[in-house]
Order: sequence, then C-alpha cells, then structure tokens
Amino acid sequence: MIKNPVPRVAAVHDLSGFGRTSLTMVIPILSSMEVQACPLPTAVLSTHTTGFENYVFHDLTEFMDKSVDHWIELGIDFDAVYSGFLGSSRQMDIVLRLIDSLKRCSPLIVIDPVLGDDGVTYGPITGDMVVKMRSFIKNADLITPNITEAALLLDEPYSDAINETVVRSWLPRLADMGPDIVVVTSVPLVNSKDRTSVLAYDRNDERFWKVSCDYIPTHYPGTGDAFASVLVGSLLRGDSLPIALDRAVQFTTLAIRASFGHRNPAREGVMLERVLDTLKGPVVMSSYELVK
Ligand code: PXL
Repeated sequence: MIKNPVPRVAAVHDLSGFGRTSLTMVIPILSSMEVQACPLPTAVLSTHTTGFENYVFHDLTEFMDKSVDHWIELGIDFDAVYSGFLGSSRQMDIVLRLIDSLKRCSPLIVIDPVLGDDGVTYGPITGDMVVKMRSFIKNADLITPNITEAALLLDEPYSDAINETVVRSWLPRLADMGPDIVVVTSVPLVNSKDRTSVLAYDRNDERFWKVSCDYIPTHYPGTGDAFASVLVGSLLRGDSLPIALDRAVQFTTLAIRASFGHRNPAREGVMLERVLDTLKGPVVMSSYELVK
C-alpha cells in the first residue's frame, strides 16, 4: 500500500475560539511537521473550558455523522486517525465507523482520551463518556492519557501519591485494555519535585521508556494537545517511539518556557506562535531512558 506522500490525518478534536487548545494547536503543529490535518470538529466553543466561565458550547455530533458519511463516500485514505476532546459519547461510535471504514489503508489510530486534568473532569465531560472511553480505547494503537485520565480509565482514585512507580504498574494494565502503546504524561518523579516525566510502554517489545524534563510551576491548558500532536507528527514522519517522545517533550517544554516568562494568563495557553518554527528542525538532543 503506497502511503500518502504528505501523511494525512483525520483530526477529531473541538474548535475552541480562544485559549489555544485542540484544533488551534493540532492543525498548526501537524502542518509545521509537513503532515496534512483534516479536521473533523467535535464541537465549537467560544473558549476552552479551563479557567473560563459562561463559554458557549455547540455540539457537532450530527455534523460529524454526516461528515463521516461523506468522507467514506469519497474513499479518502488516511494515514492516521487522531482523536482528542469529544462532545458526546455517541461521537465515539461515529469515530469508530470512520476507523472501521479505513481497514484498507491500516491507519495509525491514536486516541488522546481527553477527560480531565488535576484530578477533575472537564466541564462538558459526563460520567457516561468516561465509561465509554474505557471501551473506545480498545480501538487505538496508541493512547496518551495524563495521570488524571489514566486513573479514570483504570477506575483508580486520583491522589498525590500517583508517581512514576505507580504509573509504571498502570502501563501494562492500560495496554491490556487494547492499545499496543500507552504514553502517560505529567507523571511526578519519585526523587525530584523539580522535574516531571512522560512514561511509555510498548506491548510489542515489552519495553518501558521515560523522558523527564524540568517541572515548571504553572498549568497551561492545551499542552496535552501539543504533546500528542508532535508525537503523532513525529511517528508519521518515521521516528522511533522514544525519539518521538523526546521531540514531543522538548517542544512542549519549550512552549511552556516561552510563555512562562511573559506572565500571560495561563488560561490563554502557551505561545505556540513563538515556537512553532522549531518543529522544522531535526532532533538535536535526546534524553530518553529505557526503564528496567
Ligand atoms: O486541551 C484539552 C481541552 C480540549 N478541548 C476543550 C477543553 C480542553 C481543556 O480544558 O476545555 C474544549
């Protein structure tokens, strides 16, 4: 099967008008990495939902259903399906319909199970969506939960005691739910409060990977979207899993650092525009570790 010369991704995320999350992160990042992002918007919002009140939320479930019909009719070949924030539990069935129609081009299926952060679910996420996400991830090759989402998927309580030791034991359990590769973000380290990490497990070779970076004491919404988008772009360009992890961690850290010095309100997200060009270059530094 000849793949598209410019890798093509069905990008299933919401469009939030202000605050730099989801499609306003995903599209520029993938484009900068020479990957075509084809948006399948799940909802349109005036702003994202963290740190804003009275946001307008318009669910696009019906539109998605018809868009998927149209895409199937056109026979579009996708190299990846990459989903993030969904607007309703029925949208998981619609994405599944798209995935099932694409068997001929065996796309990479990446599900970022966007459910919450800091132990709290995002405003529009219902209990029903959390439950359904547990079976939806069966269809993924790769998932990218943060520690809150990993706890929700495993039905484990969220607490300050979650750290790299705990998450290492969670990774094979998450892989048992379906995906070959599990990447968990924002994992606290055991020996250092000044650094944080991303842990990953690949069931195909049973290897565990860790990439650590400085912990910066702030929280910008949308950094999970930046991380997962760079990971997807990097894998589609042919990087190995640990190099793709490295690239995604380095880019996300740089974006946070570019913003932190300016003291702009965290809810506005990271200053993506200032760092986007760095995605054009090769990986010049790598710090991944194989975890025993
Ligand atoms: O980045 C995650 C995200 C995506 N979409 C919406 C959100 C958030 C996080 O707040 O509110 C609408």
